[in-house]
Amino acid sequence: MQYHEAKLLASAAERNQWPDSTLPELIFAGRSNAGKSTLINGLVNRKNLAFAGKTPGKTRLLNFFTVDGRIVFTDAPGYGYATSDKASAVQFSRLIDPYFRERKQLKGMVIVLDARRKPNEDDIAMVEYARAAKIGILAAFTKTDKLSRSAMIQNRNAAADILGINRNAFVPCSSVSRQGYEELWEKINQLAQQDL
Ligand SMILES: Nc1nc2c(ncn2[C@@H]2O[C@H](COP(=O)(O)OP(=O)(O)OP(=O)(O)O)[C@@H](O)[C@H]2O)c(=O)[nH]1
Ligand SMILES: [Mg+2]
Repeated sequence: MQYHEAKLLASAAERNQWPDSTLPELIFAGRSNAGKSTLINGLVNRKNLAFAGKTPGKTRLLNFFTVDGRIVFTDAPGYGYATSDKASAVQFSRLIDPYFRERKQLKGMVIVLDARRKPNEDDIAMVEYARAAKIGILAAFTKTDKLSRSAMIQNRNAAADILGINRNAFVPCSSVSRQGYEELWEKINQLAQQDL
């Protein structure tokens, strides 16, 4: 297991709270409870860097973490916890719109998808944000310990079709077995090194 130095750089509700950094940045986005925070913790081998397993939908901020002094991970609030809740949808887009439009060092998005669930409208909208920003897209397909390999592959292929993402951009991941973390790191590093 590789050692990574990671620390919280900033929590931002507004643009003026974004950290002043020139490091390449990747945003982790996904539905509430998909496993974003757990994945970030797993990638950096920390139990509680990102706030995992709290009441879903409670984190309303962009949380910026520096990793090894060379890359920034941004943990986005989970979306779609209460799809009927218009106010939180508006709040979410107010937070995320300017970030995708203006964050110059943003190199890619890791969309975190629960391997047991079909991507929904919110996931499609998230992929559209990344496309509009012309950044790379990776899909972390989480909780693979909870389904068989054949079911995982079937769900991955369906999810790839729904989202219009190449199957090769999907990385099956599990916080239980640490499946996928090394592969995801390789792909993250490739994205981070890419010139925009
Ligand atoms: N079995 C299993 N459980 C997981 C895995 N990843 C996450 N979980 C569990 O799923 C729940 C949600 O994980 P979080 O990391 O908090 O999800 P999140 O996407 O950050 O959620 P929000 O911050 O609310 O949007 C927690 O109870 C985790 O322990 C996994 O790979 N396998
Ligand atoms: Mg979280």
